Amino acid sequence: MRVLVFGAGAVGGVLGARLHIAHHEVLLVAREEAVVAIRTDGLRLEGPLAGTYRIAAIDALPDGAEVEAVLVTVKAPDLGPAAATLARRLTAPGPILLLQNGLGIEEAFRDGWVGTGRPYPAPDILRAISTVPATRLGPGHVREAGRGEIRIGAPAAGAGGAAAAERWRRLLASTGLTVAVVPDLPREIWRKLIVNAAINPVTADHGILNGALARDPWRGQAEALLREALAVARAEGFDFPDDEIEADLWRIVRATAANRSSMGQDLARGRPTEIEFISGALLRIGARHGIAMPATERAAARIRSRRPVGPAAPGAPPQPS
Ligand code: KPL
Repeated sequence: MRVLVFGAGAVGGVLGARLHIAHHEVLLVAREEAVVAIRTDGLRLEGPLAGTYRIAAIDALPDGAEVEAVLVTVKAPDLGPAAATLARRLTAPGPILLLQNGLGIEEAFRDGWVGTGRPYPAPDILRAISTVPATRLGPGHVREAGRGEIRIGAPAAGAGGAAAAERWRRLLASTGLTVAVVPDLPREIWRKLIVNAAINPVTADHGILNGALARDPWRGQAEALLREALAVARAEGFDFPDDEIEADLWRIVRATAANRSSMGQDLARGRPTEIEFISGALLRIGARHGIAMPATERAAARIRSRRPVGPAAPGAPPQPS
């Protein structure tokens, strides 16, 4: 299948390479420096499928590019511009899968798309949650740093999109990853959000790998963030048991111990982070429920103080200039 991977950074690079290895025809859209590196040296992948792979890469999508499926792996703050480009350039994009962390993802993508005046192909746009740990080592050079899985949201009954979900499941499973179509993606989104809210700001702020969270003082900080995120999730009706969500956190920390969190990678590169889609979103919802979140407020403030933060998540207050 001809697959467009829009945003070939860490996650897009790893999944693009896996799709290529599984004999799909992959077109990577990446930043210019990555495109130059991939065209010159190939996409270099470390990890279980280590190798150098010759994959087509471009930094600007041409008009009318013909693809059968689009995997959107840009970071959440870049979703609006990505959606606008896809809406303008692709006449028949096929099923589109959004693979970002946090809340407000579908809204940010939709806003970018409808801003172009093009009709929004709602049933063909699906969301998934990934725990595949991916690190960008340099332009066109990525590492898959452990085991992860992908969960695709099953569309609501009658909304269409079931065929698209199954197509994505087969496509991604053909790469050797564990992939499932799940009936209750919002619950999975919250489960991952709670874990990201605990891991990402602490690892990013202190410049540590995920595995370091198993030790104090970081362990205590991550646990405080986990508890606050869990309180917000429960107020929203996602009643995860304490031991289940703690087990999730430590399982993901162990499985991705050698990985630098995506927020850590963004901060290290001076790129906008997903803080508004993770901790910022939790703080806004927590405030509506009157939940005190001192640890999350501190963590968000520390990340926000390390500009650039990037475009706001839908519903976020304006950022201070
Ligand atoms: O989702 C991740 C991220 O870094 O954003 C984890 C699973 C924590 C892997 O680093």
